[in-house]
Amino acid sequence: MSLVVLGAGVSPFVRKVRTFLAEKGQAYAHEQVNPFSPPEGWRELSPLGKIPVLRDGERVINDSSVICQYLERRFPDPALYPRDDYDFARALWLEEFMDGGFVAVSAPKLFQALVLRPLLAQKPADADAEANARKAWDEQIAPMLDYLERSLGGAEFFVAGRLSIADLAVASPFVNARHAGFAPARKRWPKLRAFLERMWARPSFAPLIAEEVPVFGKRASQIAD
Ligand SMILES: N[C@@H](CCC(=O)N[C@@H](CS)C(=O)NCC(=O)O)C(=O)O
Repeated sequence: MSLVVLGAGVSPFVRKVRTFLAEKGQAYAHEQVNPFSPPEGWRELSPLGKIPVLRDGERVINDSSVICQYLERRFPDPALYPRDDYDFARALWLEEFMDGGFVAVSAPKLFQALVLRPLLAQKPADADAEANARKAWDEQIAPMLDYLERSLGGAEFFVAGRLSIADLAVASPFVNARHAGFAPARKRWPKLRAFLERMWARPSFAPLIAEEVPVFGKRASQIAD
C-alpha cells in the first residue's frame, strides 16, 4: 500500500486525515503510533515528534493540515477545498479555529483529563478533573460553539454548501469531546449538534468512531440532549 497514515487513531488530527482520505475514496494503511512512546527512529519521520505522519511511497509528509493539502493536489477529485478565494480562506480559518482554538482547550481539559489519564491510571477521573472540564466547557468552549452555530447557520455544510476540509476539521475533534461525555446541547446549539450527528454517521467517520468507542468512548452515554 503506497499511502500509510501513522499515528494513534484517537488523535483528532489523525482522524482528520483518515476521514479526508475516506472522502477522497483513497485506500491507505493505518499504523498506530503513540507519540508519547514512539518507535525507534520516529524523529526522523516526525521532527517535532507529533502525529500524524503520512508516507506516500518514499515521501514523508508532516502535519494534518499540510497532509490534507498535499492529498488534495495528489487526488483532486472530489475537491475538498473550495475553489472560490474567500470560501477557501473561510475553510482554512475554520480548520485553524478548531486545531488551534478548540483542540487547544478541549484536548487537555476534556479528553486527556477525563479519558486518557484515567485510562492510563486505571481509575476514574477525580472530582477536580470533572469540575475543571465542566468549567472549561461552560466558560471557554461555549463561546466557540456559539461561533460555530452562527457560522453554520441553516446550511448543511460550513462553506459553500458542500463538504470541505472545514467540515472534517470541525467534526473530528468533537469526537474526542464526545468520548469525554460532552456534546453541544441540542437546545442551545441545535444546528451544530445536528451537523455533528450527520457527519459522524458518514461512512468516513462511522467506522472510525465504532473502532474507538469500546476503548475511549465509555463516557459518551452520559451526554445529555
Ligand atoms: N499541527 C499538528 C498537531 C499535531 C498534534 O499536536 N498531535 C498530537 C496528538 S493529538 C501529538 O502528536 N502530540 C505529541 C507531542 O506533542 O509530543 C497537526 O495538525 O498535525
